[in-house]
Amino acid sequence: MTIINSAPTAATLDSGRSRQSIREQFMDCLASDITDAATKKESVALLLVDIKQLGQLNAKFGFDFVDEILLHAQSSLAAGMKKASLVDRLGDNVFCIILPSMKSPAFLTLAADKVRRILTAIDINGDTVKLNCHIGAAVCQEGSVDAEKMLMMADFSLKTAKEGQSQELTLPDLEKSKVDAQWEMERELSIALDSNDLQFHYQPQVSLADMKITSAEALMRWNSKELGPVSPDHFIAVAEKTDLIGRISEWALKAVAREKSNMDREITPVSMAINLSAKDIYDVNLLNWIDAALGLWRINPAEITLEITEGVILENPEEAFIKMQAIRDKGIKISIDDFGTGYSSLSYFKSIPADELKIDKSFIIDMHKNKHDKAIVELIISLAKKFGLKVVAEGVENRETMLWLRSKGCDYAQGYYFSRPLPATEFIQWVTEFAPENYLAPLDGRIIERSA
Ligand code: G
Ligand code: G
Ligand code: MN
Repeated sequence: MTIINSAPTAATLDSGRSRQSIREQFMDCLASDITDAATKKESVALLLVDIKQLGQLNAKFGFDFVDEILLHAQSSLAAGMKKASLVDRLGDNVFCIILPSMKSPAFLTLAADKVRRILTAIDINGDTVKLNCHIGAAVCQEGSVDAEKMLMMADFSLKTAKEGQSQELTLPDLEKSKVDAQWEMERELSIALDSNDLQFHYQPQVSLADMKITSAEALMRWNSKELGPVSPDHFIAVAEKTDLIGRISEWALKAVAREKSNMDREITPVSMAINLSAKDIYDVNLLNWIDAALGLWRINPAEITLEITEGVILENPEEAFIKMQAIRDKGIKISIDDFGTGYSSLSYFKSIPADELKIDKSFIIDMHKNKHDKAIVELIISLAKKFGLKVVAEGVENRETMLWLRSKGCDYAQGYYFSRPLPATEFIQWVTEFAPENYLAPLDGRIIERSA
């Protein structure tokens, strides 16, 4: 492909890197610009540029051409934003631009206008493509905030821009922005942890060969008095930014062990799958937390599975593998969660110390109407078999999908077709009343959705 414009003045990092390393290099650059600016008593600005309607563009031009458009957009931005220390692509459709030494915040509006102007005339081999964008921004005055907070602020500003109609930049107010709402969440979460306000819901996993309930995934729930129900996607991410995640994970292991020991007295014991967060696997205390929780409630390690996402392993496979093996040496199983979404390579896969692959729900949910998803699922099942791993499909929402998975030899199914995640008492009742024939009746051509 041809790169238009002259050589970029700002650094554009080389392509082909993982998301993780892009983010790391970006954060390093931002942090060092903040330090430099603080000594020079200057400001650093960060712009996040989100390209609008990328989906429509993809549908109209195809992915490859849109990719080319975005590459051209990036080099045009790099060439046009001469004062930038970094112009890079942070996500599929988000560019980040760091302006390292701003004399006055007034320049920020000018910079945003310039970005918009550049994007309205992307020249691709003589054709002009016009891109529209939303822009979010944050300013750090003489080191007033760190890189992490600055990114949060710019992200918040971008969200505000996307919600509103106007093109005006909204800069989060340092005093009372939603950035502080994150800090408030952290505080609330810490209080919730101390006062046992976090709970678990349990979602059954059914063994497809014999239609028995063999296990359940424990999913954390937080109904905050101040903030209302908060999704774990959200509060785990906040906790991961701080030391709080360690306390949450330690508590989670104990809480599930305690509830399991109670349940075991009422139903045939089921295995419990517990999610570990990204940071846990690299925490030196993890093995101690596990020992303490299982020891305290006298839990058989063979009835515990720990779920780790592929992405987590990729951060440092060597260290992750050692930890995973140490966990398995205790008799606990390891499941690779969200499998299929993490760019794992087959070379590391051959020696992965795991017992189970959990196919990401994004492949399962629409499987009954998407032959490509079906092909991927079939491939993962056969891959798992060849490596002696069990397979769980999550996001099973209808009978057709369940029967298909069963016919392909998928070991376990989890999803709304069987049940949503339920509080412990309802889960016990559901297990007690479970009648496999209700779920197995042959298809009469209809797809039966159970998502009540
Ligand atoms: O339950 P859903 O229930 O919306 O869960 C959303 C996300 O939160 C999932 O990716 C799930 O893995 C994660 N999650 C749920 N419970 C826990 C938990 O106890 N610990 C961690 N680290 N993640 C959890
Ligand atoms: O990332 P992880 O696999 O831990 O996330 C489990 C998530 O999947 C939880 O948010 C849970 O509520 C959700 N989930 C479980 N079953 C289904 C399902 O059948 N359909 C959909 N859409 N989500 C599901
Ligand atoms: Mn999970």
